[in-house]
Amino acid sequence: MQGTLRYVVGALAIVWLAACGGGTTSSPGSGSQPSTSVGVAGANLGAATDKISATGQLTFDPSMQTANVGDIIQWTNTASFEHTITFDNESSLSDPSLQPGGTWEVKFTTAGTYQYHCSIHPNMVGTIVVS
Ligand SMILES: [Cu+2]
Repeated sequence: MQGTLRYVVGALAIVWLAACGGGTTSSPGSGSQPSTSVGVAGANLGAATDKISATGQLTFDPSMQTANVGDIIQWTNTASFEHTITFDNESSLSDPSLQPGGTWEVKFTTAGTYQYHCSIHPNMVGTIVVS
């Protein structure tokens, strides 16, 4: 009987240690920032250097934006319906659902020409030239 009790106490101790060791740590918070070799994207990267509107007239304004490496480019959906910011070749920088009034930011860390469009309205296209 004594041996069994000792075993049970020991087993409980192991379970307790495992629970504590693998405990859940609070996540760093909202604002996902997936990164690629060419830049970082997220809903709130910081103060915008360059601003582009995704408009109710189905345009990106301006459709051509020049920027410097390290600039934060911010899109704002000024329409009353959803748009997307979908990069042709950099899917991890894209926002698949930009709601009315919503913003999306990309910080490019590599010079280049980046073309994007709205996947809902394929005629909505834009270009970012980073130097
Ligand atoms: Cu759109």
